[in-house]
Amino acid sequence: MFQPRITARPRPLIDDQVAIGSFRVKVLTVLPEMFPGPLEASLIGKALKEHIWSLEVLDIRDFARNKHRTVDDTPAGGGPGLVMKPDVAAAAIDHAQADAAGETVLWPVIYLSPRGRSLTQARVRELAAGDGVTLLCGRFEGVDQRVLEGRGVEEVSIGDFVLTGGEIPAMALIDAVVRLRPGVLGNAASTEDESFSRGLLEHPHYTRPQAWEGREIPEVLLSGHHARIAEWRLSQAERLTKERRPDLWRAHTSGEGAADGDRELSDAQTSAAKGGQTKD
Ligand code: 4HQ
Repeated sequence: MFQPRITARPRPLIDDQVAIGSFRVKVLTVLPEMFPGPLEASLIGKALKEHIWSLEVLDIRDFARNKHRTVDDTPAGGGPGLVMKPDVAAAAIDHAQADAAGETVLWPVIYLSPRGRSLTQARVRELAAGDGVTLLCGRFEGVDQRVLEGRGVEEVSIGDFVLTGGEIPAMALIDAVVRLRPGVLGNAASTEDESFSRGLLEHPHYTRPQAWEGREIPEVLLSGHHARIAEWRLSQAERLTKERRPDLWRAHTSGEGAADGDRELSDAQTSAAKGGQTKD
């Protein structure tokens, strides 16, 4: 039977630079100088200083076995570029996944790759509900397939375009996850009401001045009539989604009416990715 541990002395809130309850991010990269980079700025940077999350950047080159610190080799079967060696990548992953006691910890290892499943807000929420994540950033042509299989690595894409490396995608994922951790955003309601929580794109926003370059703020927004404002925003969100993202719109409408009022964008994406019906 599980018993809560009772200690004679209160344990320190900060242990080895990692606050208790802190979300732990480990990044494996050959370009450690890219971190924290933009993650030091704004609310995510403030949360880093406040130990709401921690960042451990590991230089993959430190896990190379020869004096030249070689991490890559020519692709089997020929072709351009270089492939990250499986032994080096595995050593880096194994180091990251072992905690101070040498026990393997169970948080996900993600390889950022255009070949992966699209990152969704649903996956972001799942990751934010966990204790941490290890992110493998590739350069070159990619990583030897055997290490992805052998270490149970999840491949995730941030979009259908090709970057020079996985570092910027890793930063995007970190930003998306960390902002959902308690204490990061000032206003707690701001994540509940945001666009993707209903599987719709966001309605347009306005602020003063009331008239700018001959363009007015829509009258309803100045009416003070909250029900009419909510109705207008919903209709705008629906119009934009129909126009710009027919895939999301189909998923949104196909699930509506069921006991499913608060579908997420991610559900829509999942349905779209599975080739959800093409009927409008
Ligand atoms: N790359 N979503 C190629 C990406 C990418 C993406 C990362 C470039 C992996 C080997 N990653 N390296 N798009 O374009 O995640």
